[in-house]
Amino acid sequence: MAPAISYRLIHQDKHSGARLGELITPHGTFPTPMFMPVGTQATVKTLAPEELETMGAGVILANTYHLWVRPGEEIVQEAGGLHQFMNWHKGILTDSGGFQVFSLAKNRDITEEGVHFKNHISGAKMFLSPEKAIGIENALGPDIMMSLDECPPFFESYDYVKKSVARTSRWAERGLKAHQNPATQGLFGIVQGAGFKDLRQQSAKDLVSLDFPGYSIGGLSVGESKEEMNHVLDFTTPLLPETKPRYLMGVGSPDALIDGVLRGIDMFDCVLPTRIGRKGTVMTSHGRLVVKNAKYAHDFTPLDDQCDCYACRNYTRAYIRHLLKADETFGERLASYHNVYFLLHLMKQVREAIAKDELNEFRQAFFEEYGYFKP
Ligand code: PRF
Ligand code: ZN
Repeated sequence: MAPAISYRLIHQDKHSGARLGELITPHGTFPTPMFMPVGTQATVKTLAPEELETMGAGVILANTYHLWVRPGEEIVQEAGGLHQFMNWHKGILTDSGGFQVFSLAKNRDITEEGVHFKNHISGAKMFLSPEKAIGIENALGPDIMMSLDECPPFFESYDYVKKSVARTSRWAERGLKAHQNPATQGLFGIVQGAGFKDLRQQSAKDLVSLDFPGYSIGGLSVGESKEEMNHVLDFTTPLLPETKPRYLMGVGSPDALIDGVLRGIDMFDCVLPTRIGRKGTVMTSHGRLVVKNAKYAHDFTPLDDQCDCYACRNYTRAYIRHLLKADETFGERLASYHNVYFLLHLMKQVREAIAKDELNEFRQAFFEEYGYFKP
């Protein structure tokens, strides 16, 4: 049986861990490194699927937890699966729900069996196990599914993280056994272990022995410094097989994307572009800009003079600022559009730089213009 997901390495950067490749999925092949826009509730906030496709997005993310709570996976299945339901016919990846339960739900209680919690909409009691998460992901029908994991706080104690990592490995194995559609959906394992090198090693070893078609690195970008995150990546990505894709979860600031790629990461996701866009902040080649600020009231230039996205080709800072101040949703759309485009375009430039073995030079030039700061 051919696996649902396969990775093809095209070129390894001669001067860093960066790799140029492609991921082959049942809904098309996309180049890597790739940024995946987040569509938590089966929609990338404010953007139509056609717009995402025009921008060059090859895969988007959705959340098992949210779609399970509302509208329920049965409705999505009845629609013919997530691709049909939301009219997006390229790649879809679903997060398992573990991380969202830990960040959103109340009264959560983690046991060996799974997580008991009250959902954030109605407060109803719910229970998520590795088998349940996989069952929901099988029903939703994304191309890539995530195992149920626990993402402990970065500064949690060694003893706790050790127990948590062992449980996450057992959950990964249970999920793999429960998986019904390995020919059409690829299941990834998630490496945890906070900042502890030996626990990251143990986690990677456990998961690699289960032979997943891809691996993600979780438990990062949860409040630790950029240096700490890069340090963990320095010793974690080399533990993962070269023949499989590596996905760094929940990371999307331009600096962290480039630094992750340099350490061998192939895929990233983050709500950042749409979250800050809706609040009136945009990423530009000269750094972040709060377009909502008064100083842009008379600025009739585009959001970013280097950008050729739909928003920058047609609208000015003054107009977008006006829309945002007036709470007009078109303003949120234009800012989100530009931000998602900005990250997709950045990754395109990153891929071009890897092809020429010039990613270090690209990083230097990018940061001189953008500024280097924490996410
Ligand atoms: N686990 C899962 N999803 C995630 C994370 C994780 O550790 C993170 C951490 N940055 C974001 N999303 N399942
Ligand atoms: Zn733009």
